[in-house]
Amino acid sequence: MRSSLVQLLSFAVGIHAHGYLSSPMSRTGLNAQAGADTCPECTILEPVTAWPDLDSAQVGRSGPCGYNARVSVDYNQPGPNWGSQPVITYTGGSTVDVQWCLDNNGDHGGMFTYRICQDQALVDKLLTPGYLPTDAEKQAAEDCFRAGELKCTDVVGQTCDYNPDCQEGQACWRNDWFTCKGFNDGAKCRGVDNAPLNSCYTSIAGGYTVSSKIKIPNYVSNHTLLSFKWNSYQTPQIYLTCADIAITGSGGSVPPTSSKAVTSSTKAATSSTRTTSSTVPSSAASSACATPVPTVAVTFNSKTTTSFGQTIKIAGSISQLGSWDTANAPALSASQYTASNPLWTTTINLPAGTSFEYKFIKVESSGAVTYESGANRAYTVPKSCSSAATVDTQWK
Ligand SMILES: [Cu+2]
Repeated sequence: MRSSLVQLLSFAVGIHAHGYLSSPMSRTGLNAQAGADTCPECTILEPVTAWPDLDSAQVGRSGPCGYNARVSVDYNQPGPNWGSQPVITYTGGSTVDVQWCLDNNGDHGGMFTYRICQDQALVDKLLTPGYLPTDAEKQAAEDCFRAGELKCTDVVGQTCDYNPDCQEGQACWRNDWFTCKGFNDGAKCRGVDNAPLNSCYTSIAGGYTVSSKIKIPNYVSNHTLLSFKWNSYQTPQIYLTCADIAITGSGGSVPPTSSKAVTSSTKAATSSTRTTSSTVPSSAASSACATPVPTVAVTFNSKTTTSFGQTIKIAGSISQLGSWDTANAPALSASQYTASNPLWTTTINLPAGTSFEYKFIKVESSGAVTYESGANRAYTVPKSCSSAATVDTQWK
């Protein structure tokens, strides 16, 4: 009886939890969405020196993408629910928003960084289906990620603080990494955003978002990794997770869009037919909107064959979509659903220009949730004179 009580206590102590990269969605987060990782915030490298020497620990089995001992999953190799394709494409040289999700039960303070390794051969070891990299290959990749830290100070206008729990002269006294607020004064990592509880998904005690801006390097890759690393101040722990990304050249070719095709054909028509030129100013004026609408009613259509008792909802990275908390995801309506056109639909008012990731989810009457497969969907609400937009999709 006593030994089982001790086991229970040690389990309870070990269950305080932690954090993972949630935007772009990490491999760990995708596996949690698929129901195969029951604790995405538990991907931990421990026990190691995490503070004040931020880079002294060898990564060992954890590698740059993490090993979750809770569920025995190695995220340094592609798996059934992650790693086969990028979840987002960035433009080299651009500044982008990233976010990790911190569990309410394990806010250990400390510092964190985002990294990109520009040696494709090293990263490819972590992108090869069915191949488990050796510890030496994981460490070689980690060394490359360390050389490719995306500095807070590279983003113009971003505030980059020193950590209040670090003393001048210690190895942690640097502001190129991102810092949590003071652990000892109680503000901790959640103090970075001051977001509400459940602003992102964790499995234990509810999550808080921690947001930063990073500058994507001028490096081109059809498929590489963004690695997130958080060094705990309180515990001898480091958290490592990776997201599969692509990076295009800043001056690279952009695939032609239908709107561009229309514009060029209009120009061709006007140059060859002078009599139609009077129609050009008015159409140009209507497309170049002087005052874009602030809010757009976005209609999401999802063709999904369902059975009785199932509901389709839309879960995503913004509060209007529940911030990945499926309990707060808005439901779609089946009022137009027919056997030949299994349409689920809803219209949500969103601020123009908002960018977010999302997935449709299938919710059983029991409450069980199934996510769509593959990478998250991404959408940016258009900034234009039109107050409505439509997104047509099929369940994947
Ligand atoms: Cu913890």
